[in-house]
Amino acid sequence: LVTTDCSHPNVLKSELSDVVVPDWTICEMLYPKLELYHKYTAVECASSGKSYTFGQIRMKSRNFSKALKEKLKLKKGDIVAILVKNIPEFGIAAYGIFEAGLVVTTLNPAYTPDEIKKQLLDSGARAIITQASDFCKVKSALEIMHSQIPIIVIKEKQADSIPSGAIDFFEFADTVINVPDIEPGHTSDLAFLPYSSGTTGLPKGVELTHNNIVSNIFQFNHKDVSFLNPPTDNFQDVIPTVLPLYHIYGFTAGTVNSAYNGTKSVTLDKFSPELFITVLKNHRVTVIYAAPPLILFLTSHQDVKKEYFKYVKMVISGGAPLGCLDEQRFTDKVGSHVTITQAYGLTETSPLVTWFPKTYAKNENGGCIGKVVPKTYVKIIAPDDPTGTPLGMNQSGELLVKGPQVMRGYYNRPEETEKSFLNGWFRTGDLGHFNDEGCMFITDRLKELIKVKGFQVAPAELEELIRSFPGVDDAAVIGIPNQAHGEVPRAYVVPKEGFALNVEEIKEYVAIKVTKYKQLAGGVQIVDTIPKNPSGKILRRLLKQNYKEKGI
Ligand code: 4UW
Repeated sequence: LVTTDCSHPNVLKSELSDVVVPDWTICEMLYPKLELYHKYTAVECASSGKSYTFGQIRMKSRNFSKALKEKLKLKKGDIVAILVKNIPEFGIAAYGIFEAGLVVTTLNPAYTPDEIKKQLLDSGARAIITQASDFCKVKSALEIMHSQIPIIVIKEKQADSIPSGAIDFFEFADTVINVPDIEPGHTSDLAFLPYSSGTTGLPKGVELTHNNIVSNIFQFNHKDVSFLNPPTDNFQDVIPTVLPLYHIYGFTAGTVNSAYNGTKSVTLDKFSPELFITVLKNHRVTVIYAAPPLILFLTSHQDVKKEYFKYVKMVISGGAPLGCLDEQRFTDKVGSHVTITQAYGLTETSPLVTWFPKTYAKNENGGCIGKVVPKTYVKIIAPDDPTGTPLGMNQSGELLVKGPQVMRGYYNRPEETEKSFLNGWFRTGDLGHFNDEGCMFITDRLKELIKVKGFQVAPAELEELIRSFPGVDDAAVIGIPNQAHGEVPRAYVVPKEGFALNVEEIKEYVAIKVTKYKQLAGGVQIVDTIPKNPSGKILRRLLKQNYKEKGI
């Protein structure tokens, strides 16, 4: 990893001591911990109170892995989709898939059948796990793609019935199959395939290996960075798991890292102010992983009281920018005993790139996303500089990353993979700089990606959809600033000659096809042309600038 390139004085490295990453698969890393913490509660559903201990998760995921191999005859490397809300069974399903040598791809449970179809087709998933309430949606997605892959259904309530033709998740997880345990695979095997649009284009499968995830867990848990304590009979860290588990942030922080540390995760299957407040009141919450909208909610909601933060030591915001004023307002409300910090990561980097060493976990560098985690190199380069020369302190440019957590590539997309690296450095598409203390700041996004409440929205996906609307000749989508959501998508649409387009009809058309946060909440503007460069690339900066200056 250490090349002359990385030794350049402008390349940022961690000041922390190095971490040794063992040659383990995710299960080799986690299972000894699940056994060690077997008697403690691993996960509890905030609404129903249903819970599992670490020991139960270990046993059920082992059963589940054997059933996937023996009963469904899935083969090493096959992809298994999980489409569930934040429910306590998520870990059992995911670890079972890993143990069987298979690959997890997660889908947003709010997806429409069209969106589900796209990811299932792209990933070639061989089975799907869902919950009873989403069965019909999954079934219609499979029908429109003429697929008959097995559907494994998790009953949410005892009274739920398993639809005909579906498989009962609990029958798999609760039945012991008397065959030898499955041999662990190789650490370089593909483990997790979440979807991200990267810097451009449609959502793509991000190939994360066991080693990528294990490395990031070790980078997370450096002794000078980690703030979680192992459980004892008198104390256990408690984290409300409200960030979606299908997304890399919720997946790593809410599932894998919680299991690694013996932390109790209280899962919220939906976000509602009442439910979140109930969790704060009734559980001794010690840490909160958040995206900026959750911080704004905690700061501004009148029913969120300072006393609910009695045991909270750490609140981490990530996924989208959080201003220093927002950090300060949060501290003013909940008290300075709660440290609020920001961390920065991407799906493509498993996810963590920067994070706060304990010594920095103060508000001295408001708005800062932290310092580089161990075993990682970051450089800032002038956008489009083909030489990749690292810029110095306080110079703004694109942030590039090198480290063991960086993805192998985009699934079945060699060209996109190649474009996302520059001489072995991963291009984040984010614009930022670092200061004289090596603290990083993200100031803008060079890439097309729109982030609504921290969720990814790929403009290309919406543009493709709008272009399929009768009478539309061309379309461009940008993100515009929004107080509550960070950004929302706004469309510019060119009608075909002789067509009069109805803005409301376009909005409705999009609303039916895609999930809620992707809808055109920023409006639709009918225009004569879309500004493009000579090679046909949409000039989104120009559209953004126009919107900023003229509101159109
Ligand atoms: N400030 C400004 C930030 C920040 C940010 C991300 O959907 P993805 O691919 O992935 C994520 C992952 C977030 C994450 C943050 C902190 C953390 O601890 C953790 O893991 C445990 C995960 O969101 O989107 C990546 C894009 O999101 C923006 C940025 O544009 C990045 O390229 N982003 N964090 N603190 N912007």
